[in-house]
Amino acid sequence: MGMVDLTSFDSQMKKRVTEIKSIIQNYLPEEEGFQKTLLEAVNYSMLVGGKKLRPLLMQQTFVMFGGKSAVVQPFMAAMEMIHTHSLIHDDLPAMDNDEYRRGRKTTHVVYGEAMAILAGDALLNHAYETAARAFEMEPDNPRVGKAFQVLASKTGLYGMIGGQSVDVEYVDQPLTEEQLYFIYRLKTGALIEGSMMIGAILAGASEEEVGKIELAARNVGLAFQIQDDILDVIGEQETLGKPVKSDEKNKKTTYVTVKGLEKAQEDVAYYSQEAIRILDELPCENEFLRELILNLIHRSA
Ligand code: GRG
Repeated sequence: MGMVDLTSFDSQMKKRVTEIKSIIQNYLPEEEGFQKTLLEAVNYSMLVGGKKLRPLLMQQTFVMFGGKSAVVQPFMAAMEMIHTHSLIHDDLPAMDNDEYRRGRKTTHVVYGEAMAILAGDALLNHAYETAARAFEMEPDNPRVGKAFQVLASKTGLYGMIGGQSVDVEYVDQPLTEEQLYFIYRLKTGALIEGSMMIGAILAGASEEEVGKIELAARNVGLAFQIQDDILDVIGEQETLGKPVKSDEKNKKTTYVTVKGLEKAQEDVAYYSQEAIRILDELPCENEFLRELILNLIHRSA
């Protein structure tokens, strides 16, 4: 395993993200009819900006296990819709009350609070309508139902939304390490776990392999959230496309406030390498996926 060739990684990354955006576009609504404003708000939040990390992780895990068909595509779009729903709602005045996201005004700033609530709800629902298209594509494929179940459960009460509820409830209180890990594993980790698991499941990975992917993804999720905390302290709004010091504004306990900046930086590298170690135990490999995970350690956006 040689050194990461950044030039080729960056160009591959660009190409893949462009391809993912066009896949997602296929499942977005036309802006017409009496609910045109809602449809515009949905497309506004989905189309511009965003790293498309979750669909990329899903696609690359699918490829890693030898997946070739288009059945993964509606799931990729659905996952990005669920993620975007969470961002729209997280930015609302009742939650983080942020004005910028992905380099633009947040959905509620542009369309008003009521419309932003509806756009978030609509995207969550549209995600399941979109993923359900995979049943029509491959009606006899039992993996589609399993993937659908993972999509729903990693989003729900015991997934992202469950994690966010603890985050919201404890916002003004000091958190124990256990509570902090719980929140990070669910609010951020669950969708990353779901993305990689769905890729593996649809490609025909065994239950044991899917379990390993879940564990690898859990480490990616922890590293990703800790880096998010770090960037909130030392990042730049122009690069991030969202305000910095949002955690300080909201008096949030984060990995950085608990462990300090230096330890947080060390731990991003540790969890990312742990993810790679677990992936390397599997009988198949995907060099681009390894590079992607390692590159997240130094991400600035
Ligand atoms: C409000 C239902 C509801 C859930 C909210 C995940 C979440 C729970 C809120 C989003 C805000 C947040 C800080 C989430 C943690 C995960 C995270 C770091 C999201 C940002 O993901 P990126 O960096 O965003 O992949 P882009 O814009 O690149 O897609």
